[in-house]
Amino acid sequence: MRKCLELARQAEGDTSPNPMVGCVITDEFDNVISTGFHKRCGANHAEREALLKIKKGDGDTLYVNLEPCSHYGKTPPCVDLIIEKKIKNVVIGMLDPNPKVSGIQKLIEAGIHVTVGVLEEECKKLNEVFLKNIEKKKTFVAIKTATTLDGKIATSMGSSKWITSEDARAEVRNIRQRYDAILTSSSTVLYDNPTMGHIKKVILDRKLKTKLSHKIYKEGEIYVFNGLKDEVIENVHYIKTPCLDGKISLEFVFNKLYELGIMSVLIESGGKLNGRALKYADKIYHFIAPKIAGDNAAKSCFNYREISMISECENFKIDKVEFFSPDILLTYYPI
Ligand code: AOF
Ligand code: ZN
Repeated sequence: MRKCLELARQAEGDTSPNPMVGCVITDEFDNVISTGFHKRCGANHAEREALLKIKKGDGDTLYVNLEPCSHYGKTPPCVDLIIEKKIKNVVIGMLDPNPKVSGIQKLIEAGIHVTVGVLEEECKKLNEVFLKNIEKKKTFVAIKTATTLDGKIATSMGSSKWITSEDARAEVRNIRQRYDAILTSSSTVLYDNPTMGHIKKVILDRKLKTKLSHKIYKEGEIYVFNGLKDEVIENVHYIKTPCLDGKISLEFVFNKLYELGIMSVLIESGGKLNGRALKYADKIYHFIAPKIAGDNAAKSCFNYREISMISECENFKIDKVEFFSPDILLTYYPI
């Protein structure tokens, strides 16, 4: 199953809106005789990739991180091919929450021995975006931030280049590729003029203060949520958005992104938008550099309210701590 997860991850960023799936087939002596993974949406499912490489009767056990499908989608049902190739055992990481898919029943009826729930937590984490999409019918929202040890993202003068090291910033580029789009605010575009290297970029710009000359507009599809107009000019989609208290409605934005087929989004912006987006966030990537700003008026990474009691804090579960020396990356989830 670990090998399945490793194989599946090779297509990280390429399978949306489909899941990442890897498959390993062993013979009766536990030797691996074939492997496969789902390379991109519309391509063969992982099981089919692996099964097409073996002869009928050669495979004993098939391992796969997601329940094999039983439906005619872009490809025929994998369970039919598993049965046809005379596989005897199927080991499944997690059941498929997709209501169209219930392959295990058919496998059991065909007399195949089925095991479910192997490394289930890891399997669910790998396909956290797919799970949110299928179960909640919503876009997966992640926030990336980079701060000093005292949680600051810029000095009071707005200086922020660079808090983290080149290694940490290289990892940010890897993280971006896992998401369907990057989302930022007009303030970030105006202050930092980033390119946000990605094929789909979303800007929240209520009064249309950003200009086509800003670097972010140079390439890719740009979605500008704004309070003024609905219009498409070449690669720029202006989307008129309702505003609440003088701010773009995030509820509207995330619903619209899902409608547009953007299944996951990475927010890279300042403390105000991060703060407002926190209640929608499914995951946070927080880089921390071993520096202290100590600036009284410096900007914080989540900056949206005043509270009086520690009991009012939002709580999170830290999932991972990684070194991108000299910095660290904390990955955490809301509880
Ligand atoms: C995949 N790759 O390796 C497996 C999937 O309509 P389709 O053919 O694109 O089918 C997509 C569904 O098939 C997907 O939502 C998931 O429930 C199931 N399994 N999908 O893209 C795979 N095994
Ligand atoms: Zn399938």
